[in-house]
Amino acid sequence: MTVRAAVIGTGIMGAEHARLLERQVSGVVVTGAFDVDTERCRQAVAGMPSARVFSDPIELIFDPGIDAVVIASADLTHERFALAAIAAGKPVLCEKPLAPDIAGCERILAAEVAAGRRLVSVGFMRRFDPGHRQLKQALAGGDIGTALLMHCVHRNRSAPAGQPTASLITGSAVHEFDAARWLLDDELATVTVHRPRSSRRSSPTADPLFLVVESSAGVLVDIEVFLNCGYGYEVRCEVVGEDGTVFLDAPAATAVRGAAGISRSLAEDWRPRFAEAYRCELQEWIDSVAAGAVSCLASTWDGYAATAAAQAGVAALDSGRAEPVRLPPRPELYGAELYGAE
Ligand code: ISE
Repeated sequence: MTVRAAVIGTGIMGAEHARLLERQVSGVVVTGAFDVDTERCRQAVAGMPSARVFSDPIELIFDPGIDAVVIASADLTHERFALAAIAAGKPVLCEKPLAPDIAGCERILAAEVAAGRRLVSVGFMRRFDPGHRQLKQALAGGDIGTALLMHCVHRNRSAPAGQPTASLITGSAVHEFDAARWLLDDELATVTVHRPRSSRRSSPTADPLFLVVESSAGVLVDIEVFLNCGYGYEVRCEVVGEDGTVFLDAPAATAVRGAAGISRSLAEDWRPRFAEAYRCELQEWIDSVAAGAVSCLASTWDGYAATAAAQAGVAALDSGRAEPVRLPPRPELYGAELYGAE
């Protein structure tokens, strides 16, 4: 079966998903796209002969010529489109966050539970990054014993001026929240946020931030998130265990020796850094759609848990204290694949 996929929202990530689906993922053809900016949508699917540009995203979701939908539109619209996809009985891959607020995540969770089928996958692509997968294997295989600490660094070269400080948590650190849950096989219990001195490049945004997250089992996860580090895109992670540590090494395959030094190049942003992760994630998703199976991507529950941690982080930014991550009991529908792909 060739899956007929559509993309809602053809900004930076949506256009990238359409390109990957059409050119690098097998078993799929892009048959539809929508964006509030019709011209941008046309450009994103130019050269994709089967792609129809829709003027109404809900019509796209219910169109019989579309089997599965990627949601890459503005965060606030995710809920509406995810709920429509559940109502249409179609698998959907929703970019992070599942919804920016807990209430939205709750409605999606409730709709999926009522439908009795897992249709929603969430685009936490690090789960498909080869380096992160090796970390996961090392931890699951017992190579470093019981995890005690996790150190994370998440730096963007630059971000548009005037970003709300909370976006460092909701838009960036949310990846570490998901990675920590997935790698440690544990829920997050509390989040504390420290504001160090801010970079001159970031004003008025408070940037960087330093987060300390405690997992339910007592693992401490520290996260430096820095939106305007000025030099390149970088994600680092080290897990310290009782018997050793495991460290995500530089992804560049080559090092240059010259001018009395050794250098490796860094990506400008997350797309080249996680190119293979995005490709593998989409391939896995399409294969699951073709097989009529539940995908091993992050689930609605995972999306909910990440937003709950982000919400605790935003509260901690204001209060200066450790804030609890509030999670309801996990519905049975999400029982079997607790923390998704291994
Ligand atoms: C961006 O929205 C992403 O999702 C990237 O993966 C992340 O690294 C970046 O900080 C976010 O702004």
